[in-house]
Amino acid sequence: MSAAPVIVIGAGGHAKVVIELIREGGEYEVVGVLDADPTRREVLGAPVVGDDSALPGLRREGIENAFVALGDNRLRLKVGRRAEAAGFFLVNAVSRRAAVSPTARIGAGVAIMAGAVVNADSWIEDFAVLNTNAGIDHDCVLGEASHVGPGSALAGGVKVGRLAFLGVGTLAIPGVSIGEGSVIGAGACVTRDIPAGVLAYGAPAQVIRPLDGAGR
Ligand code: JB2
Repeated sequence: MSAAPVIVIGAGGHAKVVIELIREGGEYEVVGVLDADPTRREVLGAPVVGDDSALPGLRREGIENAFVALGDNRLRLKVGRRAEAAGFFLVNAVSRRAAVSPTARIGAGVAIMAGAVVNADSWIEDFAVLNTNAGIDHDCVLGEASHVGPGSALAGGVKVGRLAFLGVGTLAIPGVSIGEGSVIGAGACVTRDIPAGVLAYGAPAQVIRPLDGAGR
């Protein structure tokens, strides 16, 4: 069976990783990339064919699949929902070198990078990213458009709120929750629940300050 065409949205560093994941999977062929900067160029050999305003036209041309490869959580969610509204099916990009439990539930538009581990009964919601060599144990939840950075390790039953971002090498002990939109700094060790909308870091992680509405 031939590979189905897919449009990748975003032409930066995250898109490079995603394009290679999609190619590795073999199910889809990246036929074009959309970027806020529509200058004609290639990303790992895939042509930039316009900006997001091209989505409805591409759908009319018969392309059914898209993947939003934008690292910014809020932007990824917004653009992903826009692509869905334009009639696209949001595919997943899951590395063959990731280990995903058969009892895990995976939403749409999800990226799971090489070396990632997803254990039993965990739930990865739409547009979440589980980055390179990050592991989540049983019964974890990665909320909508959240991002667990490379090399992170979450013990069983950890809940990551929607739009939350865990920096590279975050650790979390069993059962803790990280609130919606919060940012955990690289190398933190989360030993207590972290509320929504804050920056926290350190070992053990401490709340440093509230974030603004844009998550900064
Ligand atoms: O609304 C948009 C939009 N806004 C910015 N639509 C589309 N289609 N593209 C948009 N962009 C484009 O996203 C920019 O023009 C730029 O080409 C790209 C962002 O590239 P950058 O390399 O800065 O970030 P990234 O999102 O690809 O990757 C970040 O997140 C990853 C998870 C980086 O921090 C990476 O290092 C990280 N691994």
